[in-house]
Amino acid sequence: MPYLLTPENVPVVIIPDELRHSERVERLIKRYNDKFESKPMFLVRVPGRVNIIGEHIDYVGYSVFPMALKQDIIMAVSVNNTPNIELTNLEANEYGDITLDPTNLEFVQPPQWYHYFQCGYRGVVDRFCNGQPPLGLNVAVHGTIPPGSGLSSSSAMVCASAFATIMAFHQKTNLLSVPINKLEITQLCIKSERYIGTDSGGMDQAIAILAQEGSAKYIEFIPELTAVNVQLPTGVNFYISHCGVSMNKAATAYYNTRVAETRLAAAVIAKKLNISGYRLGDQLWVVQQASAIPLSQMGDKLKEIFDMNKESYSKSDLVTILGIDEEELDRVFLSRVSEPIDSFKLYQRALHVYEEAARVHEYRKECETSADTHRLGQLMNESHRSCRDLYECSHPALDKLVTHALSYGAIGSRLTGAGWGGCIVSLVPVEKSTEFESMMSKHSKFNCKSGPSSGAVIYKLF
Ligand code: ADP
Ligand code: NG1
Repeated sequence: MPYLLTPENVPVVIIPDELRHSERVERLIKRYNDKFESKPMFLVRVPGRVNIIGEHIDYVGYSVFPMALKQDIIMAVSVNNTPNIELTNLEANEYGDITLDPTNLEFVQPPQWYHYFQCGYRGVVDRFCNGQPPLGLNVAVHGTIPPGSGLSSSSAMVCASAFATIMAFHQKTNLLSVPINKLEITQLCIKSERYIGTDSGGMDQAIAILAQEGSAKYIEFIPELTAVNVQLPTGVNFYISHCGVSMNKAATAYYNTRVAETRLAAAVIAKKLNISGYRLGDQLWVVQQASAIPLSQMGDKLKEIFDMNKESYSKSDLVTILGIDEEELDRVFLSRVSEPIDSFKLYQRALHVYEEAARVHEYRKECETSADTHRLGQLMNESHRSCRDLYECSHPALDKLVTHALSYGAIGSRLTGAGWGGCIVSLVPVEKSTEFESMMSKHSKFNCKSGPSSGAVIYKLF
């Protein structure tokens, strides 16, 4: 059916023979057959991603610059004619089999692997299938994205489960009509992943679904979600290297604390600049746009707004500045932060956001014009320093790996993804790549070259 292959829709294609008979897919289907004593109808593939530049600015409204990876999550799926969701995973030691009751999907801490499946399932059911009887399905999962490493294995899980659920509903009821519009399903997946408890932006789901082989994407969220292909420069390779420390962000308060700090910073800016139309909880993007101050001048403006003698603000400082009571402060800004906190670094977080947003614009422009790889490298290095010093989302092991990468020939190197552990991404001239790879493999158990891969695909197995 040709309409399934239009660029606006998630491709639904007959599985190519080569993939069907690959060792990995055969193993996954065998697991499915052994566990469920039946055959899967569909295979879903969703890639991980590496963010080249633009860290912790998607949930603030600014554009980011990721590319999809070869590493992915695949799921073999079919309806099972029971009221239950049955999940099995090829990595049984890490991710044990589970039976879920779709009428009672709970999200409790700490997050378990199947909670990420529940996110996508619940998102689809809430949106499209309310009032219909629960859908039972069998799913076998396998992933090659190192988890908790800033390469977005969680979003690949969530997006794959959303596709699995949509296709299963379609198979069962024929009420959901294929095609699946990419932008619509991306928005759904962005919202769904928040069930896990993280107030994430939309970068990961967007690149996982919208990516096109051979191009990085410049992704904008405002005024609406758009993703533009950008060619990466020639003569260089991008390497991803793991620092050895993993971090499950939904199990800690780090990420949501940063989200809260950016929103508190926006509230203080709005108050001091007397921004009309600002609503409590709005993003840093909103106040910058409303103030009409260019990104390049925001750094100076922040120095006037924030008290430069203060490293951090307390709740009582903020209650006074914002003219709200503590109950409102907690409700609007802190309800999703799982630990008590009374020290907020607002100037530092806002400065990172505005400068990082400007770096993303420049990076894209540089790729599209002169593609000066030294400037690209500088931007990546500046980004890492800002993540480390202003946003404080690095880790000593990441900093050390970045230092190694630069000493082995990278022009630029930075942490990628949420941080606090996980991976770095390095820009390496082709002529230095062989040596870089061999030296970095001494410091990193996961070290690979990566070019831009394609986005999510659904394969029909019959
Ligand atoms: P990331 O930066 O990779 O998105 P997160 O900590 O947000 O890291 O999410 C990682 C979680 O996603 C894992 O702890 C696990 O629950 C889930 N996950 C990742 N890969 C798989 C997989 N192959 N199978 C099952 N669950 C997975
Ligand atoms: P990872 O690297 O997957 O933990 C997270 C967020 C992104 C973005 C980056 C930081 C999720 C699903 N993703 O990515 O939206 O904010 O951190 O740039 O939480």
